[in-house]
Amino acid sequence: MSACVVSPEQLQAYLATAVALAKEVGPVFKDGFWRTGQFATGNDFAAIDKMGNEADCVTAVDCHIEKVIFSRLREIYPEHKFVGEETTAEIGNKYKVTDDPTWVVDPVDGTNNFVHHFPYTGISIGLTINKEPVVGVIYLPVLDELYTAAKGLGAQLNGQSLPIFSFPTLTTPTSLSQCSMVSEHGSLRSESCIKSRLDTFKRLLLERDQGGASIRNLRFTGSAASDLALVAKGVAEIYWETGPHAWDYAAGVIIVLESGGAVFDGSGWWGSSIPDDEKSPQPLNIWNRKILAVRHMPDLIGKPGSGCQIQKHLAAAVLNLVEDNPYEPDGSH
Ligand code: LIP
Repeated sequence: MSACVVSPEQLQAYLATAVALAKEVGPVFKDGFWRTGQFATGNDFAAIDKMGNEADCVTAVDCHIEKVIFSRLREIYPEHKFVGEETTAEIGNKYKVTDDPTWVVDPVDGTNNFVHHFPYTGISIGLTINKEPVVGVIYLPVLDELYTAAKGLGAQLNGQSLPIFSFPTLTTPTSLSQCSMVSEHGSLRSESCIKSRLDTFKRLLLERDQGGASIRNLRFTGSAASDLALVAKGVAEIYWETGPHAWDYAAGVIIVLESGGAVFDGSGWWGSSIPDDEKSPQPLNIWNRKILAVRHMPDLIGKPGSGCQIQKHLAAAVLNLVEDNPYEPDGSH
């Protein structure tokens, strides 16, 4: 099938639809946020474990919001495809990833936060064309933050261009020790998985003369969409995670890119046999569940193009320290 072509006007229209939908479901989200409880069993606001894993849960609000968003989108764009966290959970990983316009939606990203009333949780609506994100909306209703972007049309937070800071307030770090990083420990709790995460975080934090990066700080918001929003905003330099799904970050990826940030494949090189001279950050495939994002870096004075070089340099520095983990890609290809 030939690749789909889309005009800026069409992208703008898709973005307007996604914004309207996020705003429509915002009040239900907010209401649910205050009423949902870990122990609110037997009613619509209970948290239900997914596959017996208490670290991964779903609520009736997740399912309701996804149904509303998809039914509206199906009315407007009957020919489009749809991938949503809860719908996909029902059918397993049995969908085909195509070049067609595909709405990739997480109705509640950061469900654990939602259940524990921690405000980094929101609605993530992405649209992919030719398998890549072209429109993204992240709405964090409790924080009242609406992040929006469309390919070639820039990124905004509540209408203000991203990143919200610029030079000299937003400067360009040259090493990880000047960077604030967001990551996640994820919901898998096996011995091997936890060991690999902790070893990775240890190397990132450890002093430089002991082989670490002495990264300035490491934060976990509990939501990939929120992490990417922080990178686009310019308040976190780097986000790295393996294991999240396309619906967690499809929207965030285009928001980061349109804010001047860069995204890469997050497969780590620690312990790998790749020779040093072949180590170069690779392009992100959003269906592969391994992501690294670096915020916009202003060029150093008198050095055009240096901002992009530094993004790659920081990305390589992270990939050198993080471990790869096997994850089944999203969908079939
Ligand atoms: C969450 C992701 C996060 C990941 C969590 C979980 P959910 O999404 O945003 O990055 O570490 O395990 O997958 O399930 O709350 O929508």
